[in-house]
Amino acid sequence: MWLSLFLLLLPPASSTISLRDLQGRFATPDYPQGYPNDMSQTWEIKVPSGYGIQLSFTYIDIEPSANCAYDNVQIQADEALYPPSCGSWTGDWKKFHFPREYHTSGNWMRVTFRSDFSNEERYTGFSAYYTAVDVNECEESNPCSHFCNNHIGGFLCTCRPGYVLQENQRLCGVRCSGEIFTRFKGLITSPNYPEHYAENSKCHYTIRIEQGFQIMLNFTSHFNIERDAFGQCTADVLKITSGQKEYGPFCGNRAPVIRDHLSNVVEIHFSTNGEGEGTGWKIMYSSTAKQCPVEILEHNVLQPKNSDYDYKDSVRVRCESGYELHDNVRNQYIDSAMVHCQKDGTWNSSWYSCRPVDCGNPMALRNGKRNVTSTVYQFLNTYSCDEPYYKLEGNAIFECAATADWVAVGTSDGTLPNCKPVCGRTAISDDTGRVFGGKPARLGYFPWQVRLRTYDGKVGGGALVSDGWILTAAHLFDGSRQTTVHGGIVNLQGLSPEKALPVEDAFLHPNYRPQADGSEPNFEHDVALVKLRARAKLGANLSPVCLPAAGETSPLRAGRLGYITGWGKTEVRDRPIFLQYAEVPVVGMDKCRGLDYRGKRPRFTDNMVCAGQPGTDSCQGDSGGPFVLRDLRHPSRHVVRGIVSFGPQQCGSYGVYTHVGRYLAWIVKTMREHGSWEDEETRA
Ligand code: 4AZ
Repeated sequence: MWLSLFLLLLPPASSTISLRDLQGRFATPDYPQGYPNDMSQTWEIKVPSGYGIQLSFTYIDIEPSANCAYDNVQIQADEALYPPSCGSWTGDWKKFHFPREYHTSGNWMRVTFRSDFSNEERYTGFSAYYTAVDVNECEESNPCSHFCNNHIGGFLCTCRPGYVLQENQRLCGVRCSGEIFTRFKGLITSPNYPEHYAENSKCHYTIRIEQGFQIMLNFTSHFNIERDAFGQCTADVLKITSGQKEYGPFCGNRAPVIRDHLSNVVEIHFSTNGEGEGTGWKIMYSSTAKQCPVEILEHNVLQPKNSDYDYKDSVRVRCESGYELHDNVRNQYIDSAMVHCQKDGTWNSSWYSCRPVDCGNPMALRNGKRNVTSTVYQFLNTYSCDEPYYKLEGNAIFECAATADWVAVGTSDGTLPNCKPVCGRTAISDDTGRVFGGKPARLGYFPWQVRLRTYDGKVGGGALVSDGWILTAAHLFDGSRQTTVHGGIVNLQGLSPEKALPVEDAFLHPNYRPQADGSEPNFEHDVALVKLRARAKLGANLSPVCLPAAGETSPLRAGRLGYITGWGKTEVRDRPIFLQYAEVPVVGMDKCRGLDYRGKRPRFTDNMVCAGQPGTDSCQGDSGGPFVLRDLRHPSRHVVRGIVSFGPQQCGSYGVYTHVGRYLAWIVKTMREHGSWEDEETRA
């Protein structure tokens, strides 16, 4: 008893039998004797794929019970688990609720028999046989897109003419891959164009032409590729790639336009879905040689000059005028170079460049400045003078020309401008006084005033009339021709020879004869020019007075006022320290003639001017100094119209002045003839 209880607790003994043959029989254990209690037996049938299984029971006798809960046989196949069955076959299968035959389309079936621990009667179980049966896949679920051919154990898809079976062995597409176009122009269409293209196709076309050429694609207007339900290109798709460029996906009814020049290799991919719903596309392709740019270097000149250059073209490169061809590798200038259009559409010219010619630093301008941002071709240099003491004369703006010379803009003229001294500038306001009866001048009032001291001790004045010349009286040189000149000062204290303006020479008027007849004084032609050894640097304290205009030779109009200046004798001192100045009128010559010359009878001529007024006069020590009048045409300018020449011993009324206007020709001629300085380059 304890043993049977123990058995109750144990699971039924179970085993599995594998059946692999194309057919076979099997039955419950001990069949046709009664089957044992408390057991479980499974038969697993497996036939080759492509076959189904037909199972037939030839006999069944299993203890009946509600829902066959006690003993039963149960079948599992095609992923279905049939309800357990039991009962006995009485000879008429129709009366038996349990099907006699089972069919599977799969190639696998499992039959399980179970018995519980007791049988009230003896039951013999079942016997069954199975056979592998062919499955007609073509009927069950047509897996082929065109034709399905069933055979025992499988099926075979075949295609309509013009189609080939795809790799999956089921779908039919067209053979449209692997085609390579190598001609320079051609035609590519979708399969069957302009009829409907094939479904289930993956077409891949390649255009591959020689390197150095580029491909252009032209779609013809008949273009029709199926869109998906959303209008997107996912149903049938045309895509084009070339190098890094991608075009598409294209679909719909409008032919795409590709304006780009593509590389020498173009890939065309066309894939269709299962429907083949469009009439396709047609591409006419053409090609051109890859073109090199028409400009190789900036500022180049090419020979031959073409409107375009193709792969393999050669051209001679020079530089346009103003530029020079530089070989950057050898670091040298060359006249020209031969370069070639390469297959990638570039010139092999990377180591050349056209460099602008360099005019170098423009010449320095005395008393002026250069202003230049670059010294290479077409850059400008603008000269300016040190204003307001110098004024530019000539061309101010120069351009670096192709010849590597600086030339005046718009010309080929390389003549430098001049910074000409500005004459007649004075800082004096209406602050008047007298020399003899004058008052001290300030620096800048008479910046042309210089002081002369001849080597034999005569002192006098002079006037700067350019930056290198001093106008003075000839009689100062009656003794020594050598003189010391100081300029740019009003105060004589602390004058040293080092501060003097070095003198080169003195030029006396050729007709000046101090003692014409040997007895009477003669100041006729009392005019001289002193040439400085170097041009003086002009500024606020030192700048020239203007010379009269040509033709101003008439006697000066009486009553006109002018300034006289000098360090000559005043009412209170023989040698004043400060430059004195006074304003005096021009008077008629009779005023000078009528003075007391202590028995001497000096000559009076039209080459002299008489000026002064009682109480205001020049005096001993003022000789050579200027008598300046305002320029009526340029009122800010002062013009030297007289040179202090002579007068009676007793100063204080009128004095005689050399009429500068009557010596202009000699002055200009002398200054011109002797007007060059060693350190100066001669200019055209
Ligand atoms: C002189 O001997 C001199 N009053 C200069 C000017 C005058 C007289 C003499 C005019 O240098």
